[in-house]
Amino acid sequence: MRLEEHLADCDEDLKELILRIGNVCKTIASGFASHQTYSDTQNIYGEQQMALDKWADEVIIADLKKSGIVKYLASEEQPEVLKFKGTGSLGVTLDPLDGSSLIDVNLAVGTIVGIYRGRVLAPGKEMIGAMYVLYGPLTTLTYTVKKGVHDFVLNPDGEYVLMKENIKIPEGKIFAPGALRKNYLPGHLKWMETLESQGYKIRFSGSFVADVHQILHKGGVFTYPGYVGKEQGKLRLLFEANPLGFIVEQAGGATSHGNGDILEVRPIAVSQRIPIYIGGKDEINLIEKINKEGLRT
Ligand code: AFP
Repeated sequence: MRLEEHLADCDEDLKELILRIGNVCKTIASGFASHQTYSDTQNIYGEQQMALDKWADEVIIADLKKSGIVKYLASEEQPEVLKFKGTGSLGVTLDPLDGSSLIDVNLAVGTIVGIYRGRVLAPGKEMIGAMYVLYGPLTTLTYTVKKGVHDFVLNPDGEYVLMKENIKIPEGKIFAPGALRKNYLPGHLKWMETLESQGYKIRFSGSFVADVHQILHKGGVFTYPGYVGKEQGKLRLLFEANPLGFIVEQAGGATSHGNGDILEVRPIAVSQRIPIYIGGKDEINLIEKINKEGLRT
């Protein structure tokens, strides 16, 4: 089944948005070989931008701006929320190329999108959909519009065809732990040691979207925690944690900042970072239990 057929029962503008982003991402997938250099600019987080970061951001924004279906667009590569003229009502959050520092070593990276009916400075639970395109050995597109989580693969004819429908996160013993062990906070370290004692194996690539995609299919948990000196961690609430947290929750998993569901958090700024645990319910319940009860657990 092709993506457009799978979206048949979707609101027309939501369907068009997912198809448009899927289409633009075909252009991005073909652009890696020619946009690998670092640019001479930094984003608002002080991170040097890859030429591809900026190019990917520009091509997606240009397409959504002329679509007539988007009102607000917040991008990780833009300092503030863009507001488009016209009658569109969708709000979009965009990480145009998560993991871009890995392109020059040929690891999987991706485009992450959150979709709202209106304002994007809203809790993740108000999303009406979310998707990501993962550029790896295959180019795959994963989406949800709150009717299950579904995977598509880009075939040689340039069509996204259904690969797996109604994905449910299985149990699995892999974990993707970000940040440095020497800086871990006590509760997080206790949680890590518990998982290690249960035989969890590390699978951390440096690409959030690729690591979470693996966990969505094999089970386990990804974390980029708050740590000494950066208690809010590294990942962005709007652009990374919310959209993938939404997808994982729709697939029967869970997400937490260590003391509650990330999707309940009311954002105060587009640049807001948040500690993140995302994966199976058991792993998420454990970190919240440890933090709630202290280290007596
Ligand atoms: P880049 O987009 O700059 O490569 O950063 C990727 C990322 O935001 C996320 O995808 C990874 O999980 C995380 O950073 C890796 O961070 P560390 O390099 O500190 O491990």
